[in-house]
Amino acid sequence: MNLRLLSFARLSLVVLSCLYASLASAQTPAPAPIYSDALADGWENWSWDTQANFSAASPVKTGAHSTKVTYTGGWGGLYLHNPGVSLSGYTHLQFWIHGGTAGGQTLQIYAEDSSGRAPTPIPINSYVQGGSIAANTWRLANVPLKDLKLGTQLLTGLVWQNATSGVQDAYYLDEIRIINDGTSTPIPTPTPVPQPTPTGPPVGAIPAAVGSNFILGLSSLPGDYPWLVQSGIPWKARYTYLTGGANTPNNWTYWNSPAGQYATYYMQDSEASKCIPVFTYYQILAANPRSYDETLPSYTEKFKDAACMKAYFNDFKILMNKCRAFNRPVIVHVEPDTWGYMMLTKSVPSNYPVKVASSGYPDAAGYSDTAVGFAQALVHLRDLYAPKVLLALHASTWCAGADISLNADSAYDVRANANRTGAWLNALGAGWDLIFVDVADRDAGYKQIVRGQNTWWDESDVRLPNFDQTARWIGFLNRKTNRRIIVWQIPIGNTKMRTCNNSWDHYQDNRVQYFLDAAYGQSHLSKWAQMGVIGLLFGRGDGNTTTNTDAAGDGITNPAAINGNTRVATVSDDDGGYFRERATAYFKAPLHIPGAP
Ligand SMILES: [Ca+2]
Ligand SMILES: [Ca+2]
Repeated sequence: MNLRLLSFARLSLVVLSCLYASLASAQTPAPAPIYSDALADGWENWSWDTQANFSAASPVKTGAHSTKVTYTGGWGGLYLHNPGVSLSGYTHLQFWIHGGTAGGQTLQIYAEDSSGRAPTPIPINSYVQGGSIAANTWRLANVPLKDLKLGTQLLTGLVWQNATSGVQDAYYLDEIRIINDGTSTPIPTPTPVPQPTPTGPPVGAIPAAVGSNFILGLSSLPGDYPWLVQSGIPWKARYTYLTGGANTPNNWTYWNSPAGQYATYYMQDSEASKCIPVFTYYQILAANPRSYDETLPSYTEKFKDAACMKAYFNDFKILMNKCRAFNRPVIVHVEPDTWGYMMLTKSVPSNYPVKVASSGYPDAAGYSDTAVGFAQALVHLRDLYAPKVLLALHASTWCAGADISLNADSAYDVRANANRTGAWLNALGAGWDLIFVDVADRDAGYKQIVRGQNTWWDESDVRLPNFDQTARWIGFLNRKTNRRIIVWQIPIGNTKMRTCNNSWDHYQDNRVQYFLDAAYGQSHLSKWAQMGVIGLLFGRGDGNTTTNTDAAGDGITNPAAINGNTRVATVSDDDGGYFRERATAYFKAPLHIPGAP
């Protein structure tokens, strides 16, 4: 099940850009490519209401391809996203634009940066040679970075937007790059900011249901339950998604009969194994209209759809009633990444429109038609029907500027980013018990082999991105929100067992070993606990990445060693049994949560 359609961007361009900035600050840096015949490393297509063909064969300005842009709706945008590019030494965004057979398109352009500021769209024509987009002609455009309000923050996005409410004829872009024009004043190299680590004890109440010991848990679908039992490990929590879309026939409530029974079965199995059941309630992305369209306007459209939201609240009430019947603590982790999309859209949640009272759902009456009203209506449903449920928000690492999980700029202000994210979540109001954070949706080996992306974290915490950076971000988030944090959906691959050889179902990662390897003892767990983390939930975010069961159905596998992964597996687990081994060891001496009784 492809639960996280959004993939995070690559970072090699960030590294390159930093190199240019540090080696050549006094000389003109080489142009930084964004698109030449394909998107450059680090750049991803996050467009909305837009068809972008990055392999158009004609017309082309350079090489073999150009990008054909066709808006499918008014105010659509060609949105190219990056986790963060340093602009030090550069002066202009430059590109070639061709108006197709029509020409005369009305466009505006804007840039996003790592400050999290609201961007200002500007008409494009004054930057295009000749003053307009011409038919059957390539014209050069030079946009001063300062006009895009770009400074020493990292560039995270560029949008070529349809500046009309209707559709327009297709146009073409080629040779998009960041340049130094040799005469203008370039963006200076930023003064490094101090990179403090949160000090003092973590803050925020530890729910009584959590107890005193740091949680180690895992993704555990019903079909994986026999593995969980057979492992003999006293797992403290297990999670599954409730998804399918509140107003669709695929909705989780129909997965078993009667409606919602899936959750009841899950809670009963969890109780039998003394695990806290954790539901990742993920019902907006798959909802109609625009099911699985993971773009900002798609989320907005659903939240503004009264029928969709009425179905949503009714669905949430079904879950709450099942939890009440269970009558024991349950964690409901609400809408991973959805809050992040809201934050990218509106800088305060009271400005994000949601049909809440206007949905017509009786229990939502009186709550404002905003993201705040949405959050508070969910709290109200919990309070009304299932007060033992612990409700968790989700904090995305990429919604307040640079993506913390990929940031490679040592000058980037991690604390300010965490404070922006925390302030936004705080503005949703009270009643939320926990915050979930995720670090990656797929093994780094998968991203590397399948997608050509570098998402590895430096296990030695020397180079960026690394574990320490995300831990510090979480620590500031904990202090800002006064809520404890659970890190969720942590990839399961390792670089220890020969089983993980970067093949299908057996990709490498280094998160399990960072947290649990015997070489580190509990030093890393203790550090993260000091940052406010009370638990780690491991699990793959998509099929074909590594998991702890024999999901591949290939039994025990010990292919030739790669990258020093010399250990030989004796179990059929697709990670070679390393997670099972390390979890077994952890529970022999669990970590005490700082501040717990
Ligand atoms: Ca080209
Ligand atoms: Ca296997």
